[in-house]
Amino acid sequence: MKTNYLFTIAVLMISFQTVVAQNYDESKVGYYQLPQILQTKNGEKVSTTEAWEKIRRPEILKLFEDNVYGQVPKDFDDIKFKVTNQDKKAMNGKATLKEVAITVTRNQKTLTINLLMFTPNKVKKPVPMFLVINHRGVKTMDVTRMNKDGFWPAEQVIEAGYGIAGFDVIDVAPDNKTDFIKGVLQLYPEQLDMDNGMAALGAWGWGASRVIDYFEKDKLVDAKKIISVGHSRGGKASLWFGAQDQRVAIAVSNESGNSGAALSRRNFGETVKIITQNIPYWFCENYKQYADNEDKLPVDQHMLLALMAPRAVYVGSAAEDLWADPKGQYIALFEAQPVFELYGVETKLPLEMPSINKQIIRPHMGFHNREGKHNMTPYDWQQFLNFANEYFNQ
Ligand code: GTR
Repeated sequence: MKTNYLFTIAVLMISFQTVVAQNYDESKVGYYQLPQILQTKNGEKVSTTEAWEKIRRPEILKLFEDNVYGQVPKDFDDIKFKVTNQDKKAMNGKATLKEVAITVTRNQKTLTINLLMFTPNKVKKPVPMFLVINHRGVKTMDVTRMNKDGFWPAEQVIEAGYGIAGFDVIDVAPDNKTDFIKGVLQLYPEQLDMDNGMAALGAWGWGASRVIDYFEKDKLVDAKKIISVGHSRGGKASLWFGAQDQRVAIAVSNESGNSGAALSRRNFGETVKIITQNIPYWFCENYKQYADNEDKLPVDQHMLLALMAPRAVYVGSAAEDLWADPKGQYIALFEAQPVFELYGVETKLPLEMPSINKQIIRPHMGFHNREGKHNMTPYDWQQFLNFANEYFNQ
């Protein structure tokens, strides 16, 4: 009887904690103030693209590096590309398949990323390329096309005249607490001792940069039109990758939520506390100090989206994916606009988040909030294609 009673108390306490830990009630979001995007640390106003590029952009990049995602080291000794498989008549002749081993060496240690890519045969010039930072495994990217997965709908993308590529994040940093160090971090072991050292999300972006190094050498690919794509944790990585590597033309974040496209200060859905407790190895050590302390963060996620300017950024949401806070993602996009405006890009997003299934395409910015749950689907891909068509004038 006594044990039962204690058990009930324990259950009540746990559920109470869950209730107070996260909020899904718009009326309880509360007041928050975002850091000024166009004001330097010294308090000077940024009103030219020059001041943005020379002062404020590097400042913001460094703040994200030091406080959220950690560094992305750029040095290595050698990189080699080896096409391990090629089929010019894949997808019943519609596409060319290539599998490429990308091997990077630093201090006598090596790492290999296994890239998969299809390019459309009907297009007779280098094609724009979707590159997926894929945390759902190679099973979603079947090269035989016997298994088709809506997460990586290669046929749909090829039909639209684009290339599609991807790599499994496991090659670069396995997605778990203990094994994430058994990838590229073995090439940069010193990062593990730093409070702003590289963690899993940064490592995945590092891998994506090595893929672009390869694309720059492949005549089938237009390396000036790389579209980085990630879903959820992959979406967070996609945005940080796009911020780091200015060769990315469009960064797509699908339902990346907290520490991705959603504002951290908006208390709705997942929080910095929950994410740093559950999945600390995605971020640098320093990020933990902002758990329940978001107001002290020197950045918020609208600034991450702004780092794409004057390139393009696309944010996909799902109406039932409240954990990822669709509205917080839209507000972040909205608040990123001043930087695009500096470049004369007239984004002019409406103040209100567009209604469900109503895509909004503006110059250099796009958004949708589809019906349904947390996932990346052919519907989402159609929205990415619509946006890329418009942006590249395909
Ligand atoms: C969850 C995490 C989210 C999101 C998601 C996913 O565990 O809380 O931030 O990234 O995983 O990647 O599917």
